[in-house]
Amino acid sequence: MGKILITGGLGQVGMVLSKALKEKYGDNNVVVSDIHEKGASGVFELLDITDVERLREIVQKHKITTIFHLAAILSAKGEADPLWTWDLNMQGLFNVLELGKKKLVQKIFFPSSIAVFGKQSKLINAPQSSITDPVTVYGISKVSGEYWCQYYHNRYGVDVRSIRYPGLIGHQSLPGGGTTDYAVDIFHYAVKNEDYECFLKADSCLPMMYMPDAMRATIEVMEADVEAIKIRTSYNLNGFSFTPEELYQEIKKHKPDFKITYKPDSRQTIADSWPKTIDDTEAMIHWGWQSNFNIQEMVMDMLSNLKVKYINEPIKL
Ligand code: NAD
Ligand code: AKB
Repeated sequence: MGKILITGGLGQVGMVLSKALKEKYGDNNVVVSDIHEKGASGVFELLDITDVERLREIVQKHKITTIFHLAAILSAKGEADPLWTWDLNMQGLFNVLELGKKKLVQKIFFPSSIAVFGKQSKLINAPQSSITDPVTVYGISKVSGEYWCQYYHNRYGVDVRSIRYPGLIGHQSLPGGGTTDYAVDIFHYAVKNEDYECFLKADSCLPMMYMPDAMRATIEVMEADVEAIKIRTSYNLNGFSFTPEELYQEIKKHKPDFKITYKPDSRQTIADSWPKTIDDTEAMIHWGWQSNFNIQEMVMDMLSNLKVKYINEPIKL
């Protein structure tokens, strides 16, 4: 993959992806960037992704060949300021795609989301090609972004690849303003022996994925032969689906005294518009995708990792 730049690299995904990429390609071949520097380590550059000159300067300085473009505002946070979210999510993507068009970088990764689907989509086993009528500005930016990626590929030959992540669950960092955040937050409360108030209804089923699977998918789609990538919008990706109550019951097997209450807020409307399950047949056939983790394995791994983490360095929620 040559020399890699990650935008938005200090977020929930970036913290894990940068480690995985450094392990695979070497510390000096991965440049992490973000709009702030809290938690930065290794080769790091401050970058506001809307600043096209600064982006180009970093790409030229480090002779970047591949960009993992993660910087974005997520679904719940995006609703607080829709126009700002649209500007940031779209301008950031255009700045990166233009570098591909000018052949200043060779490969681009764009993470899309289950947020592209909406109430008129098929919400059970949402197929690769479905009506996409997102209810959030985040979802609108992702579905538009997917079509722009396809456009830059078809018109300018830009090798941009994308997957629609489900809600991602990881122990490495806290999530940044999404609708699926409860599925990470709940573990922190359980490990601290505190009760958890869930912002979604008990029976609100959503597609999720454990971070190691998501990172493997990201690297696999980027490493796949160019002929294998037949979809240039974004690939559906399936891990496992569960409701908050099902997740709670699974955690309770390990933490019998753990208690949950439900107080749905505006994020419930977003969750109701998203698929409950995902069909990722095309990713399996085209580039051999197969998820490894199920909910039981994910819960055990999350709890054991967080237990160690809280002993070593307590996290403030
Ligand atoms: P996050 O909110 O944790 O991280 C986003 C990062 O972008 C943050 O570190 C933030 O500081 C940075 N950022 C914000 N504004 C910026 C700007 N102007 N310039 C540069 N950086 C800026 O999000 P995440 O969960 O790490 O998501 C990463 C990507 O994956 C996003 O594109 C998101 O849409 C996508 N995604 C995530 C999930 C998930 O469950 N986490 C699911 C689907 C898709
Ligand atoms: C969010 O909830 O906004 C993200 C996503 C599924 O895109 N986790």
